[in-house]
Amino acid sequence: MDAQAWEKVDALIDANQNKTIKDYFAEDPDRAKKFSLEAAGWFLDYSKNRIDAATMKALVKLAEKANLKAEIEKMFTGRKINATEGRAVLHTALRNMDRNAKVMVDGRNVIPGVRKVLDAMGDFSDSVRRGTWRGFTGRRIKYVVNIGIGGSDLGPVMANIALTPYAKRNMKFFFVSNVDSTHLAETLRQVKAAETLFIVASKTFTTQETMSNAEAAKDWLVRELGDRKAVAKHFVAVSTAKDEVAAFGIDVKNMFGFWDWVGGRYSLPSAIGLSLMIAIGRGNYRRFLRGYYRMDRHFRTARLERNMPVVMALLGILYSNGYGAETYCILPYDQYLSRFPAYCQQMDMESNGKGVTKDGERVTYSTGPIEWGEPGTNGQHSFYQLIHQGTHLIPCDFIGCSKTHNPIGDLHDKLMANLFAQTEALAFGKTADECRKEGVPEKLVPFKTFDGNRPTNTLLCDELTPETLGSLIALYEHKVFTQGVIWNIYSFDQWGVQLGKVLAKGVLKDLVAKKPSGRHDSSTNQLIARYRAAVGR
Ligand code: G6Q
Repeated sequence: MDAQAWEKVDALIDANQNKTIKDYFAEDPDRAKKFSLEAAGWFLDYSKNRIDAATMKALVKLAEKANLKAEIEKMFTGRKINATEGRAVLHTALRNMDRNAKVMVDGRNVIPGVRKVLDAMGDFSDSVRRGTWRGFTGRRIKYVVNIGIGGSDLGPVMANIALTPYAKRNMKFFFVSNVDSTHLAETLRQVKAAETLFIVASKTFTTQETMSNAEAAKDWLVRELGDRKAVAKHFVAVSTAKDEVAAFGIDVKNMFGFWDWVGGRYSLPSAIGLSLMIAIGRGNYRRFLRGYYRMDRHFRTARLERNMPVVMALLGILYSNGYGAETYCILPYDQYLSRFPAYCQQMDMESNGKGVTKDGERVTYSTGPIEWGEPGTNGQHSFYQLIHQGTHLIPCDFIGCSKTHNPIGDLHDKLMANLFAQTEALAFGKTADECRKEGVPEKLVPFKTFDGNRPTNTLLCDELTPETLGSLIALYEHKVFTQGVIWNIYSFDQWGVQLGKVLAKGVLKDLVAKKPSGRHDSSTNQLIARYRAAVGR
């Protein structure tokens, strides 16, 4: 992060330390309008933040100093910005709707390949939805089970829930990720083999959890239908690894490919979205991609100070680096977005949970925040207490949709009233005097006082549709990208997940061996011994 540019931001934080969000609003009746912007179907009100025009300007400078515009171009044009893995980062090519688009990687335009896979996915999902693709015994497919984990699971799960109103209601979708056998077992109890399609979704096709679950599902299917040949009609693959797919026993004709320039946590708009396409149909899926594309274009072309992902990224940096905020909360006031916080959690924490700069030096400032969240209003009756009156500063994004897909009485008005009221309460709080005026007994005043000055963003769309969901995801993707650029870290690798994976292999050997090696530390050896004793080894 550019030290000089940061100093300027820091100096402004110091100069304004006695000013609250309330003061800012009192000073300027036009504040809400000034600190709001619109893009790709979303309205962002960021006025309830600890900012003024000068702070925003200084923050934008930080982005300029990091050459953000040039870095954005590098990403969109296929430069190998994932340097530790030597890969381009081109999830934006997956949803590029420009008819004449050309995106070159290693001298080849990747767009025709993207469109070819999309067409193949479209044909396949049409055939499953229309019942022309049948199971081995001739039954229509009613159940789709996506087997994948991490980036090959969280996106499909999140989007499947989010777009339920657009989904084929006479089909059921399941997502098995955990290597805990309970996950698969409980899913298999709810489906009928003859009517089930398994999508094995794995970029590498070597991931322990996914391959173990896929093998177990295959054994179950063969047992249930009594013929190995049944696999061809009940298993398809989404992967970059043709040989592994063939070795598993899936005909590569039924494999939907993608490329090493699509990172797992950014892969939802690739073939990894196959289960979603089957659920909502190819037309809606196209709208979903269009939403992404609209936000992509905005991100690539809008001025930094009017650029929604950039503004959100800068605000995040203000609180992480300027106010020591360690966590960041995403609060969708929409039940359909119930898994959106979990989805963003991976996207953000795996991308920017890095402690080393691009030059291999330890960073001297904090990077990616701890991200969490739950849908409102539920959270209000649980953890909001800490956000309102606790000792931690927790910036929050409130996300809402003006129209509901399910109007029942005044429930939606109540939902939205709660959303707006929470941002009001967090920003403006309640003073001791206000409490007294309400007749609060003196000894209770300290407990009933709210400091306020707690920052929030509010994101509103008219309605949650495939298009607005796509643009919402792209908004957060680009926010994370922008922060990574400013922090000068590599956002697109994930070496931090490797060590545990490797060690698990060694531990597994010791769990099942005749005699454990005893070569771990005393705690791990003890745990292994206890487990072995409990299961009778
Ligand atoms: C995401 C990560 C990770 C990955 C899973 C599944 O960016 O790389 O979450 O998606 O480990 O990997 P496979 O798709 O290769 O099974």
